[in-house]
Amino acid sequence: MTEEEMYATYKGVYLPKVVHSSESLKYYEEFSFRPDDILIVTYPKSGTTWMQEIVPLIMSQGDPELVDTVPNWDRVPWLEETRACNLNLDQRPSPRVFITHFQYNMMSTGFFKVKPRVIYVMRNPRDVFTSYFHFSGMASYLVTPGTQTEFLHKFLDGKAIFGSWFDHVKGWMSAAEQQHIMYISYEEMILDLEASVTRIAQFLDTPLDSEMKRKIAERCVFKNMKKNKMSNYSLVPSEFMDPNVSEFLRKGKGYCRRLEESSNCSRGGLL
Ligand code: PPS
Repeated sequence: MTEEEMYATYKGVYLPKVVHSSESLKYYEEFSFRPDDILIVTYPKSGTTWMQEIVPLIMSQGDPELVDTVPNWDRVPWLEETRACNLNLDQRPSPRVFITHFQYNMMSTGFFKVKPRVIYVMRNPRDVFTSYFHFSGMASYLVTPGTQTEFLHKFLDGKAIFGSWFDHVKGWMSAAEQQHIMYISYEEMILDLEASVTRIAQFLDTPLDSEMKRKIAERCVFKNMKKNKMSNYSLVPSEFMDPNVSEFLRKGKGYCRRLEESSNCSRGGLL
């Protein structure tokens, strides 16, 4: 099937109709943020699932109950997905944690008014592309990617779901609310996860002792997180996501050579 058949266009970008209904987009537009909400923002394949594990563990001071019992999509839900309408998010206690793949210029009036805290995660576009290519082959609600070259053209032209990586990163990097936004890269987390946990905990005003930081980082490294069935997408029926085509937690590698050479490394200063 084609993009026209499987996707709706919302604010200029493609969204898969199966997971984004007009009702859910209206829900998103009218969503009431609280100032102490935490909103994780990612372009797809940039570290979304990883943050859905790390942030709840930081907020719970390392208590694994939530990440062991609630699937990542309900634990830290996407505000723009159909599921969000049925999760009674207005009744969740503060501080609530949400996620969105939306570009900066797609954010709602409520977001700009309330200015909740944002953690923006970015990843090297070469690895995003590769991850996106494999994901498009395994997820039945996405248009099959074709060859790598065909998918590369779609990726570069912003014809993949959620639009262009370049627009996404540019928009959020030049956001007006910089004092409410923490920027972090997937590569920074690959290089030193414990230091990343420390930085995120500081941003969230959640003090953790060194042992707790070490434990959270240990739990969230790829090989360990991959075992958590609440986070590895093994609970999703295979007609929706087929692990025989590609696993969701596929390789978990980042291109870090330039970061290692860079003095900006600890600030996640490179894309
Ligand atoms: S999605 O569909 O947007 O929610 O996908 P997202 O979670 O953003 O990205 C999936 C990629 O993130 C990798 N991943 C991890 N890498 C390192 N460590 C941990 N713990 C981790 N968890 C998820 C996942 O493997 C996907 O990358 P690739 O390159 O495909 O392996």
